[in-house]
Order: sequence, then structure tokens, then C-alpha cells
Amino acid sequence: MKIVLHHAHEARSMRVLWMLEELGVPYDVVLHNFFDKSLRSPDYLAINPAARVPALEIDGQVICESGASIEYLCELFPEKGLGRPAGDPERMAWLDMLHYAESIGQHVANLTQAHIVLYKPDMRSPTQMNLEARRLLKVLGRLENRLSDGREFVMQSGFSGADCAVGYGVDVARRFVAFDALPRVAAYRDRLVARPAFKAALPPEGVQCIYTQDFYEAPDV
Ligand SMILES: N[C@@H](CCC(=O)N[C@@H](CS)C(=O)NCC(=O)O)C(=O)O
Repeated sequence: MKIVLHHAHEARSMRVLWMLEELGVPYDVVLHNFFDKSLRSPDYLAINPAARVPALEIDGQVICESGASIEYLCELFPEKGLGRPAGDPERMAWLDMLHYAESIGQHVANLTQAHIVLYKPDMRSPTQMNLEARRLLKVLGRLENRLSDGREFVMQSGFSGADCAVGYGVDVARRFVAFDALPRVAAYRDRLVARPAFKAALPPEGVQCIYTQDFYEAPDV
């Protein structure tokens, strides 16, 4: 089987890269630059017409959504135990968490755009930046609540592909919102970033990254 991941450092494709590392299966990476026009090149648009990463090529077929890619990889390698297949008592909750990751992701993406992509202050809206941060905190409150029974990962039964999806969002979210009121989320992140597969999905030292600050403060309104 030939697996090729189109990836940009620190983008949502990191979910899939992390997942591939957790699976421990062979794959290749095609690295794209998030900031130049390479995602809009004709060659890449032929792979993903939405001009986004990830795109995951598996034996010539392409899957472009990070959540769907994680789910499909779980199905391809069921022996790794990272999915919760149909019939599993945790199936409903697992799918819910896998897709909940994009509730985090949408605010993280909006905040990334507001603080980083819109690089001149007069392009930005302080009202929108504050609103997005508050909405992100609200969404993370669901995870804080879910972890209140002492579970270590989003599934009671242990680590799964859903943690690659949710955990990526949590790791970026801490750059935009303080986790003071989210101690369980903070501890969850600590557990995830200590995993060798997470570390393997991080950018190498010295390369251009999306995030250059530990924390991006919303301006006063
Ligand atoms: N829902 C998609 C979102 C993919 C997406 O928006 N990726 C961003 C990076 S995090 C991207 O490629 N952005 C490029 C751009 O907006 O030009 C997924 O989860 O895979």
C-alpha cells in the first residue's frame, strides 16, 4: 500500500501526520508551504481543488478532510485499535469527538487568520478576535466537562484517533486562550504532547512555521 500525505507544518494535516506516526505504518510526506502560493499551483489543485492541506493519497485515491482521513486510516488498520468501529459501544461518542475537533478547529483557524494571516493591524478586527477567543473557550468547555470523570483521553477506553483530531486543536488553541479555567484540558494536552508520535509530527527546528509566538493576545476593545 502506498500512502502519501500532503502536509504543511502546524496545519491541520498535522492531525493525519500524527495519526500515521501512531499507526507506525510506512508513508511519504510532500511538504507544502502554507504562506506562498504552492497550495494554489495547478499540480496541487489537481490533488485537492480546495487548495487545502491535508490531502492523503492512498494507492492513487485522494481523501482531503483530516477527520475523514483519520477515520479511514482506522478502518485500514483495525488491528492498531485506534478507531471505534460500528457496533463498538463507544462508536457514537467516538464519531462525535472526531467531528467535535472541527468545532475547535474553526475558531483556531479564524484566530490564526485574525492574528497571523492578516498581518497588518488595520486589517484586523479586535471585536472579532475577542469574540473568537471567547467562543473557543466555550467550545473547549465541553472537553473540560468530558474529562471530569478522570479519563485520560476523549474515550474512556483509552487513546484513539479522535485524540489526534481533538489534541491538535487543543495544542494550537493554547496559543490563543489561557487554559487557567481549563485544568483538565491543560493536563490532557500535556499527556498528548509527551507522546513520541506527536513529537514526530512537529516541525523540525529552524523551519518556517505558522505560529511564531507562544501566545497571541487579543487586543483591547
Ligand atoms: N476541514 C478541513 C480543513 C482543512 C484546512 O482548512 N486546512 C488549512 C490549514 S489548517 C489550509 O490548508 N489552509 C490553506 C488556505 O486557507 O489557504 C480539514 O479538517 O482537513
